[in-house]
Amino acid sequence: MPTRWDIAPEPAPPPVSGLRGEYAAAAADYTVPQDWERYTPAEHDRWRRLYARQAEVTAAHASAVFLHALHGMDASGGIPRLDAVSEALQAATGWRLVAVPGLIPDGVFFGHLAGRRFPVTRWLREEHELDYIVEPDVFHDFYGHVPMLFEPAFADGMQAYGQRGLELDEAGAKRLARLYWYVVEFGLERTAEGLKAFGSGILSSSAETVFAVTDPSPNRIAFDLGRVLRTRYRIDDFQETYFVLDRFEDLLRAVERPLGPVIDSLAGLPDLEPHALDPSDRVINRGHGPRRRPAAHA
Ligand code: HBI
Ligand code: FE
Repeated sequence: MPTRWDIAPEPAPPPVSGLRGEYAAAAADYTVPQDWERYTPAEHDRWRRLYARQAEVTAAHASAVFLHALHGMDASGGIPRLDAVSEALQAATGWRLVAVPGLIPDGVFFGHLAGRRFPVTRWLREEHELDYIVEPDVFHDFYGHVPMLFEPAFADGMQAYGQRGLELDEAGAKRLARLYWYVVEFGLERTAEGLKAFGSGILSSSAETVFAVTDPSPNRIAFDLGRVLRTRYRIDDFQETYFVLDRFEDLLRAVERPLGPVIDSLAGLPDLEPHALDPSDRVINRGHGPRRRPAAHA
């Protein structure tokens, strides 16, 4: 079915004004060369410090599959070469990494995921942004997202997510973005060792890694597709609700078929606020209430 996403975007213009990153040099699909040689010694050093701090908190709180893949890549020594990691990733799950200037339009992003290409922002955050950054940078995109792409069921779910996005109109895509937010960025997994984090927005933030898994203030609710598609999210603070998957296949199951019927079934239902509980929720932890701290998406 043709959609508006089939129209190739013009190269060059940034998708949203005010983003950093060199969009003028981007191809029509918003990819750029990584230009790995351009990273400075100071940037590699900043990466090593970010990585070391994050490795410590994720060791305690991240999903086993995330940690296994992270250790397999050994990107602790500096900003990695995306081409080299792509070779290993392609062998594992058929995905590749492509460099982009930063956030790209939804349709282009969906197209890359549907083609098993994960867009990784090229630039690294500045020294004063180690704890807080609004836009995704190479540390968030790489450390947060790439390990999970080695997990076959999750990798298939990400491709299917992109395919579903390409089929939806703008209103549908806005709902679908909530699934990405609450599962891909902020998802938790229920394991025999307790709750573990696999969401990239959690795992690339040292403070939110501890908060998401251990703090009593947020709600933790069993994953349900329709519930997530109704739930607004906040981009400027820790999440007030986290959704918990029993297994990574749950993401794939959620997006393996076109979402039109699910979205239609939500037509009469109101959106839910980020902190709200619904009578139908399978609540794992009822949050004690708001604890507001600046937290980074990245
Ligand atoms: N672009 N580079 C980049 N990274 C993202 O995570 C991203 C994006 N564009 C759109 C987008 N995410 C989301 O809005 C979608 O998943 C819906
Ligand atoms: Fe992200």
